[in-house]
Amino acid sequence: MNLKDIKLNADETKTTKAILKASFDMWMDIIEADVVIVGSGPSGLTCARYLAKEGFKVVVLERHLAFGGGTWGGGMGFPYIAVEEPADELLREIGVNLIDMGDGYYVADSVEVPAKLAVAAMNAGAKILTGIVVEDLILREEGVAGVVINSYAIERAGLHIDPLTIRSKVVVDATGHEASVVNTLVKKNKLEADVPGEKSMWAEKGENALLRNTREVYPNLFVCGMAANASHGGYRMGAVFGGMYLSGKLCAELIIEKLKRE
Ligand code: 48F
Repeated sequence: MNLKDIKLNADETKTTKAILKASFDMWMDIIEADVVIVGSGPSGLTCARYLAKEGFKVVVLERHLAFGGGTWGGGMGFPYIAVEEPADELLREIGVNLIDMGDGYYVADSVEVPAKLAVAAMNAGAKILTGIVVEDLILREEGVAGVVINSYAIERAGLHIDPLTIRSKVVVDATGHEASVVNTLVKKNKLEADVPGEKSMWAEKGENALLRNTREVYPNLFVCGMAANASHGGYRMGAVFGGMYLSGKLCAELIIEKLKRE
């Protein structure tokens, strides 16, 4: 077929109706989820993939228009990220090309990695929504019961427009260095907890602490990735990402165990 002979059937009203109807159906479906993951960085996307693979209804909320968090720019703008054994296996599973740098170290393209992490999470069944900011949590007697959300554009414009909500059995703070969900919970509810923030760089200690710090920090609220270290005063590690992927996977395993128990 000659592409120049094709007649495209575009119409403004059809476009508008199609988008509105699909959005409405999608929102009606996700306003009650099993797990809401706040933040679409490497830990959040990995956590989403493993949870969705088990059949849980998973929604990832990202305030920026692009998923991927702090991965895109590699190290100081050089477009590779490092990953150390045994975490390289988690990238191999989703078809990321790794360059062997010897001594148990690999690098991967810093654009390829977030793209493949997001595709893998979506293919497993997770829904990723961008441009949505989590500004608060829903609380009940039993603990956290969902998130309070708004359009990031509305927040950025400083408009006084009330938020909406998504109910969920579990919420994951995967917001990176800010640990913004944990901080909001502690500050708003005047909890006695200390959220020390991250320490300076010490890659080995930071990476290993990440796994110990990946846990349920308040009933139904889990932390993974850099948010886990920021919540517990762990060291930062720079552009080595093995701990992020393993923390996301561990977080998914802890949640699966909890949800299957209940
Ligand atoms: O920072 P980020 O990539 O988190 P991560 O998975 O990975 C950390 C590494 O990228 C890197 C590192 C490796 O050595 O230290 O920094 O722990 O992704 C966090 C995402 O959460 C979003 C934010 O825009 C980013 O994309 N985010 C933060 N707060 C909110 C949020 C919020 N309140 N609502 C929605 N998204």
